[in-house]
Amino acid sequence: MNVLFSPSLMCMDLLNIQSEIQILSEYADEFHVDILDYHYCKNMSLSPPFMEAIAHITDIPMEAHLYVDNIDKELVEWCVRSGARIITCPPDVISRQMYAIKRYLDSKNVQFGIFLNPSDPVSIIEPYIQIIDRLIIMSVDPGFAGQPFIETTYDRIRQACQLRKQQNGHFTIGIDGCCNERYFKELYLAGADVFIVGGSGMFSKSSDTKEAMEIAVHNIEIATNGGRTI
Ligand code: S6P
Ligand code: MG
Repeated sequence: MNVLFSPSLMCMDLLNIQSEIQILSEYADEFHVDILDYHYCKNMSLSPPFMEAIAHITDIPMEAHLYVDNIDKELVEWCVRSGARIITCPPDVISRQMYAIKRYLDSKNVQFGIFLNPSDPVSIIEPYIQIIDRLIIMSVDPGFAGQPFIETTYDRIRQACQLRKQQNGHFTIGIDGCCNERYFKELYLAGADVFIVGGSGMFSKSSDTKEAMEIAVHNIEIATNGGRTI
């Protein structure tokens, strides 16, 4: 595949965590782990202890996606101790400690990223272009599975690619929210590098998770088999 495939674990069958992780580990390049505090947005899902538990049964790198209003050094350290290989944060929440977090994550060999909500201007990333390894562009409002795709996402990806080029950034671009076969090709052509795939792109395809994953992987392969020009 020309993009990374990152299953969104809050959408898996939570009654069967171990078998779900074992099945998804066959094709996943990363696991997307939503950590919500009920304040940043009104939902709760996964957690550092969840990451620590699944790290015993998979080697797939985990991304901790923090929808948390009060991110502090302790939470970042907890995620690292629990096995996160990449941590993505809301830039407004961490702006007063962005460089300290980046230095700490570098020292632990963990990647650092930020995410943009659909209403955030892409220009927010300008001061951080040199220091981020990942930019998540939210294609739905944050916090909930099952929302409709926001079409301005394509332009936002192109804007981010342009800023990255102008300032020699190295970050990869992940898409989170309603990422499914209807949008894969255009997202890829716009410049997306990582597809975070949850309910609509995978788990709703079959009650058998292996079959659902094979359908999602097949759809991603078809949509991304051409070269893109950017
Ligand atoms: C949404 C969350 C996502 C969801 C994903 C669900 O706030 O960050 O990671 O898990 O969007 O997939 P779908 O296809 O139901 O939107
Ligand atoms: Mg997410």
